[in-house]
Amino acid sequence: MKNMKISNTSFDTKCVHAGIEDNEFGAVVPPIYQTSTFKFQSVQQGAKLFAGEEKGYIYTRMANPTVEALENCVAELEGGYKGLGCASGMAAIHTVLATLTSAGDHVLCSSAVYGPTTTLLNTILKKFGVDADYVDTSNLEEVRRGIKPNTKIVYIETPGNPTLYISDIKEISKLAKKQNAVTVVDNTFMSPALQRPLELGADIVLHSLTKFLNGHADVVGGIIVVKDEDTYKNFRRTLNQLGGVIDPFNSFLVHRGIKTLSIRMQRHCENSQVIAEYLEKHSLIKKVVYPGLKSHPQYELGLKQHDGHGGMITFEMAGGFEAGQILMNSVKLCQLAVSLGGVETLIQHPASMTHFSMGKAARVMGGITEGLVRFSVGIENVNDIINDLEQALQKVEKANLQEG
Ligand code: LCS
Repeated sequence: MKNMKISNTSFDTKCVHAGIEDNEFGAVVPPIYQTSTFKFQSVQQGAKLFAGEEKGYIYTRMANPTVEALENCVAELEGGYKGLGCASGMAAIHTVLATLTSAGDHVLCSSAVYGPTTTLLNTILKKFGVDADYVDTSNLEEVRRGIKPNTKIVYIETPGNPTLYISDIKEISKLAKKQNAVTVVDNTFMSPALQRPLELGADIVLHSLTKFLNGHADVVGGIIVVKDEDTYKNFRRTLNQLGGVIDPFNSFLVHRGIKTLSIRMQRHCENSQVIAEYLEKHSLIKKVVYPGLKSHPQYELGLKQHDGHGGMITFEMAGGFEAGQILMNSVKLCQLAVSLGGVETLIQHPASMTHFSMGKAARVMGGITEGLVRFSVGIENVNDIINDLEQALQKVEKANLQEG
């Protein structure tokens, strides 16, 4: 829903005001409607609400004002028609896949995506007769070859989790459209502050709200943003039936977090650039992948496609996984934990953690090596993060010396 008061303002301003309408008492921060159900004025009114003849709230699984405020906010930021708040990023992904596919359909998916996305396709969707293939979507030729007559969805994450390969949203959307397939982009790693897939031709964008949008590592949530009323109604029906909706309190927290999205993303980008350059020069590091490094294989595409290079870095230690283990066990300020996109810096090992469930063969295909370390750079002072990495790298060096 467009908020006319902010329609001509900058993205920074939208982050502060989007989704916030005037409310009963003039509260600057809208109230939390922490209620599961809404009273009808009469049996007749209840019937009208259920029949869709009157606008209003019925039951929080169907709609809730606090949830709707967040949905309108993210839709505004992504340049979409409407949002659908979900219980988690996975609930958002499930809702999209379950709505758009039937038995006999095919999904073409990036080979490097969040592990459980592939597991969902390979187990639950497969059980209902939907097939999935995985290709390196940073290579357009592989996408072209991978789309079949029964492909309903081309599903991409860009940059992909965890390899940070970049896929060309504009070109992939064109290829998908030729076959009447829908392009779905998981925009979790960039957030609308840095990348707006709908503007580039994608049909649907989704997020794990758990990450940069909320930004404070205290909520699990997801959201889908669509471009038109029919798709919205279709998804709303599925979401209401599957039941994976976000609750009012979590919606309030995410909406609050989004007010600082712009400045947080700026700091995530600044810190990451400095850290990626530091790691790239370090003798104990074999390879660093960060979209802001000229060595990134799709550096030029990234410059065109996003407004900043994001807060995620992956790297491989010269000493392989053993060295990575010492590093991850030695950091003090950086925390050893999965998830990402919060204000605090996190470090983790995809092969044994976030991407364990997809299995080694699929990891190899997706370029997720055993030695890969993933870093979610927070908004702390960058010198403190580097000092922490430095002391941990010194421990790696010492261990190598002792072994030698
Ligand atoms: N999409 C991406 C790109 C993700 O990174 C995640 C979670 C999800 C979707 C699912 O969202 P959730 O259901 O957790 O809200 N990624 C995680 C990660 O890399 N570490 O822990 C969770």
